Amino acid sequence: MGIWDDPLDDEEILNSEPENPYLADPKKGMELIAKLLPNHQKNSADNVARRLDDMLDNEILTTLKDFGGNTIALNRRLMKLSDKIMEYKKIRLLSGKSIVGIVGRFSAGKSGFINSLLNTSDARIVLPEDQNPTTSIPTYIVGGDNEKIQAYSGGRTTDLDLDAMQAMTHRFYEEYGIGFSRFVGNLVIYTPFFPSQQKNRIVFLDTPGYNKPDIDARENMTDEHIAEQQVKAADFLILLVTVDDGIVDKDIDFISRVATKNPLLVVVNKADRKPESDCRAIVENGRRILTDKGINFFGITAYSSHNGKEYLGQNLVEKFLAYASQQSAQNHDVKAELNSLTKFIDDDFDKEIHAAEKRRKDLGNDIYQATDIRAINSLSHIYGRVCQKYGRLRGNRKKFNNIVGKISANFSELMHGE
Ligand SMILES: Nc1nc2c(ncn2[C@@H]2O[C@H](COP(=O)(O)OP(=O)(O)OP(=O)(O)O)[C@@H](O)[C@H]2O)c(=O)[nH]1
Ligand SMILES: [Mg+2]
Repeated sequence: MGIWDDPLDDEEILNSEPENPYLADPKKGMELIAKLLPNHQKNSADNVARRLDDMLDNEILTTLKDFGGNTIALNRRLMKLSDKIMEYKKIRLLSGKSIVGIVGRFSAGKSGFINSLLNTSDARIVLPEDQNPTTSIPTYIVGGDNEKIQAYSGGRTTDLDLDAMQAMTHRFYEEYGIGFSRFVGNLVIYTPFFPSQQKNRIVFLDTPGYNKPDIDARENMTDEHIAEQQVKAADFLILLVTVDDGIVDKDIDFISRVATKNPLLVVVNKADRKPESDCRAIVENGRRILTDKGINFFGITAYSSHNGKEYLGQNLVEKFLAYASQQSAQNHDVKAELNSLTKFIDDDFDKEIHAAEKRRKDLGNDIYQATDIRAINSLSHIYGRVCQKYGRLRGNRKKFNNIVGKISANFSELMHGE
């Protein structure tokens, strides 16, 4: 272009990029959809996973009605376990590894952050980044020998080429009015450029932004819901915010809904855009907000995904990833978690049954020794109720053991099937 030529406007710059064939050619776009549509016949592994989910989320709870205050905590553990089991396809893929979920509002730089952690100079496959809403399908990034992309949809795995992966963003929805998120659960990118020290210990989960100003509110809700479910199965979370906005209420709301038991790392991204003093102020303010809101956090740091570096003399990203990978062994061992949880509940049944038994005996003695007829009457009334509770607890324990037996059998089928 000569100096007297008109400078290219944004539209022309965009058009000068090589067109993605799946976005440029509707026929190819529809072929991609057809390839990924689920078979109507659900496969058996899917059914098993769903059965397990129902047993953990609903059936077990009905047996715990007579438990005291800790039912809520148990319920959370059961739900978390069932979320993990629903991610059954990935259990083998993720086996022994911690999931580090990257969350934040749209365009905070989540995908760019993950790209910056990969040795991307040689990588062919990187996550799509754009200033418009981009990521629409939760994407796992996993260390592997070769670069490879797969889609998990309806219990099936489909290999994808790079163009297809890059087309499966919000741009596809804008082009065709059809989103993938309802029938493609995940994309998985295998890459040899994964940080080598953590390669066998962690995987990253890139997520859609949770405040997309989407054209279709319903699509948006589904996306948000799907992303939230998957984030709940993560072991560690990194919240990305920008140096322009810092932490806002929407971040706190989301984090409170999906909190893991491990502390959270907050990354104030795009630090290259502001002087160091501004970055420091945003980080300090963020620290205050997190503390005030009682959020369990590992640290908060200023970072630039573009420069791949951390500011203010901190090295928290690396420390956090090292911390997450040290914890990996105990995570994702779903079978061990299942065993420990059932043992825990079984012990509680023991305690409750013994307590009811003792109370029944004590009341029996009291009735035996009572002389006043009114006292005997009211004691007998209580005695009846305690006997009922005792009977219920014993019955429920039987039911509970029954369900656990079924869960174990289903789980083995799931792990060894296919
Ligand atoms: N200056 C600067 N820009 C950045 C940085 N990180 C990301 N960006 C830009 O911010 C925009 C959004 O980045 P993405 O990585 O797509 O953000 P995201 O959070 O994945 O966005 P969604 O997938 O839409 O939720 C892109 O234009 C990036 O180039 C950074 O460290 N510095
Ligand atoms: Mg993204």
